[in-house]
Amino acid sequence: MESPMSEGRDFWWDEEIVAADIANDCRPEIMDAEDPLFILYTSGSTGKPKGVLHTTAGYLVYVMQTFKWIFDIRDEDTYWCTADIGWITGHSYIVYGPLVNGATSLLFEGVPNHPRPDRFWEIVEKNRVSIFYTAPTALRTLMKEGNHWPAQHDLSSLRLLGSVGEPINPKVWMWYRETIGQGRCPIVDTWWQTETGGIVISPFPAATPCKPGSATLPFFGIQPEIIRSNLDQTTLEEGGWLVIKRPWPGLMRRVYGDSERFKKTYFAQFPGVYTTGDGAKTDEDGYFWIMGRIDDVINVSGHRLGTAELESVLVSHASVAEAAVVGMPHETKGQGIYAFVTVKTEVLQRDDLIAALKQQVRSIIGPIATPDKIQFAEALPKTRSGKIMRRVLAKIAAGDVTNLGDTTTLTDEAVLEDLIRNRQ
Ligand code: 7RM
Repeated sequence: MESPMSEGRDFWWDEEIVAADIANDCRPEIMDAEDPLFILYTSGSTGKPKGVLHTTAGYLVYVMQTFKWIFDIRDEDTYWCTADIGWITGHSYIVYGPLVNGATSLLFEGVPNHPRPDRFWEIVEKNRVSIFYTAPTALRTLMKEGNHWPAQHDLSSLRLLGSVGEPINPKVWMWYRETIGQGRCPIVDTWWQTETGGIVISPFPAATPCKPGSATLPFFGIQPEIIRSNLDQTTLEEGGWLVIKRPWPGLMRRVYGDSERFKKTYFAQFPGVYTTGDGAKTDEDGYFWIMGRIDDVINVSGHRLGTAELESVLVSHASVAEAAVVGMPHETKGQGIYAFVTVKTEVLQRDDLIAALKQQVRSIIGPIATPDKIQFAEALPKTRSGKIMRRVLAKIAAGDVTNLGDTTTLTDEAVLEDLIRNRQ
C-alpha cells in the first residue's frame, strides 16, 4: 500500500538511517555499576508510594540470567509477555531481559477481551508465539468465557507458558496447561516483586517437576526462609513470613529519597534478612507455596488463614470464575470470613450456590474456614497489574464505605458501586 507522505513531516527510515552517523551522534554512555537505572513507584497498599530504585549492573545481570534460564530463550523463539510496560514485569521481562538477551519479543498494547475474548490466541497464532508470559487475572478472565475461544486458533507454536503477579489457582493452572498448552508446554509460575528486580522463586521449565499452585524452588543464589514472628524457622506446612537471607544482584538498592523507610520496610522487623511481606509455607519436598500478603491473612479464633488457599477452593467450583476473600470484624471469632465471588458467564447466581460453596470450603479446608458471608460480584476491584485490591474489599465487607482509602491505582471505579450496593 502507498503511504500518503507529507513533505517535511514524513521521512523514509531506510534513507535516514544510512545518512545518520550513529557511531558519533548516538554514543553509548558509560555507566558505573551502581548508577541508578530506574525508579519504579509501587502502589503500596497503605501509605504513600515508595520509589523502588534499581541500579545498572546488578539488575541487568539478574534479569539477563533469569530470563535466559527460566524462559529458556533460543534464537528461533518468539517471546510474548502481555504485561503493562509500566509494571515491573514489563520493565524486567519486556524491556531489559529480552533486549539484553537479543530475544525476538512481541509487544502488545491492549486488553485480553477486546474486541473479543480470543485476542491473545489470535495474536499467538498470527505471530507463531512460542513463549507466552501472562498473569492469573488474565487467564481467569479468559477461562470464564469458555473453551470455544482458544479452540478457534492454532496454538501449536507454543512451547512454554509463564504466570506472574498473583498465586495461580490450581484449577486455572490446569486449564492453562491443558487448554492453552495442550498438555505439551511446561508452565513456569514465577514468584517475585518490584523490589526483587527479577524472578526469585520459579521452576526451570521441564527440569523442575511442578505442582499446580506452587512456585516451586528458589533461583540460583536465592536463600528464602519461612519464619515465625519470633524469628524461629517454621515447621513443614506451617505458614509464616517469607524472608530472604542473603542479597542477590537484582535486589533493590534503596527507596528513592528515604533511606529510613527502606530500612524500616524491609530490614527492621527481622534484622539481617530481607522481608518480602508475603506469607508462605513449604511442603515435604521443600516447595514454596505463597499464601498471599501477610497483611491479608485472616485470623479466625486464633487460626491464621491465607487468602490464596481459600480463594483457590472457591475457584475450584465449576461455576466460579474468580474469588477474593477478606476478614471482617466478628464479635466472637475476632475475624469472620467474607468472600466476593464472580461466576462464569452462563451461570446464574443462586442461593444454593452459596450453600454449595460454603460446604466446599468446609470439607476441603475445615469448618473454621467456612465463609460467614458470600457476595456475588459483577467484577472485583483490581490494580493495573491485575492484583485484587483486598484492602478496598475489606472496607466494603466491614461496612466502612465512606472512605475506601487510596483508589488511584484502581482500573475501574464503576466496579465499586455494584460491590457497595450488594453488600451482604
Ligand atoms: C512481579 C510482581 C509483588 C507481589 C508479591 C506477591 C504477588 C507475584 C506471584 C505472586 C504468588 C506468584 N511484582 N505475586 N507473583 N504471588 N505467586 N507467582 O507482581 O511488586 O507488582 O507484586 O505480587 O504477593 O509480593 S509486584
